[in-house]
Amino acid sequence: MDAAKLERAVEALDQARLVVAATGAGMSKESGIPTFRDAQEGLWARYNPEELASPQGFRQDPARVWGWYNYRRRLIAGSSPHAGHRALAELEELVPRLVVVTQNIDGFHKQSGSSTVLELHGNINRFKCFEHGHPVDIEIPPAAGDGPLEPPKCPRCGSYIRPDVVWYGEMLPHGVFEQAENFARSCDVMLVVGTSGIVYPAAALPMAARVGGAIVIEVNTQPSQLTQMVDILLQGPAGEVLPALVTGLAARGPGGGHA
Ligand code: BV8
Repeated sequence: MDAAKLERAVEALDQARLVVAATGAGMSKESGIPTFRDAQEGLWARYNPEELASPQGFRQDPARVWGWYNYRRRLIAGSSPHAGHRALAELEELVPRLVVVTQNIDGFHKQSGSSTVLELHGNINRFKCFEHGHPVDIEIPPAAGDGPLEPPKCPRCGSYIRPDVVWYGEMLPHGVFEQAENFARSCDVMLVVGTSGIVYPAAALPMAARVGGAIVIEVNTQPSQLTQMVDILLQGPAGEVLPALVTGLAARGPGGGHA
């Protein structure tokens, strides 16, 4: 990782009043959760996530889609946040205000201690019914096995239960994106971590930050669709770069230079 770029990023964070961390699937890669750009694994290799993560896909084959989410829930249940997630929770103590805006549905940011987390695409361990969106608060432990799986039925209306996540072609949860956009427009620094910048409207947030005058710092193992418009690309894994930023900032001592 480029030491001079890291120092510039630490300096920007040291001057910031409001920081937004916008994270994608690359944030959870070092927890062992495959990203969407990774080829799907094993049984799911033949399917395109966009097909499975859609109302059409669920309507066409509920057992296939529920089986895919069951597999991913088991992966997530058997994994945990890594040093990069913990670094974002520590960063909250070193800047006046930090908001995490994530595309991820694994719940790892809250689990690792971040106190303000906007889940743009919902949460894989929250459920609702497919037909009416009835919230479903029964326990549904991930089942063993890797294939298609008949989804449980809604206790209220009998329609299939689905994960409370945002599928392709679905609106984001009411108000969440607008809140994220407001934070993006008014932040001083946006950390964009582990996202290819392909999926909208989440991919529009870094530009909103830039238009609002923020310094945009990308953390990614390789350039993305966003790289040409960020101020600094810290090329490396989130689990190494984010702790390095926290170490650099903490070394400056309390309140050093906060605007
Ligand atoms: C909507 C939840 C509006 C479910 C997800 C054509 C043009 C533009 C837009 C569209 C279009 N056609 C359709 C659309 C809209 C569509 C869209 O953007 N499609 C894309 C494919 C073009 N968007 C939607 O449908 C959204 N809704 O627009 O509604 C509307 C208007 C009117 C009426 C109705 C609706 C809803 C999108 C949400 C979909 N749900 N997830 C689930 O998870 O199962 S999306 C899902 O994929 C993720 O949540 C995430 O958003 C996306 C994956 O992207 P990333 O997170 O960036 O991950 P990716 O794998 O791509 O990249 C990983 C990155 O990490 C890489 O850069 C890699 O280098 C890096 N990396 C790897 N390892 C590390 C690392 N970085 C750091 N450290 C490491 N160790």
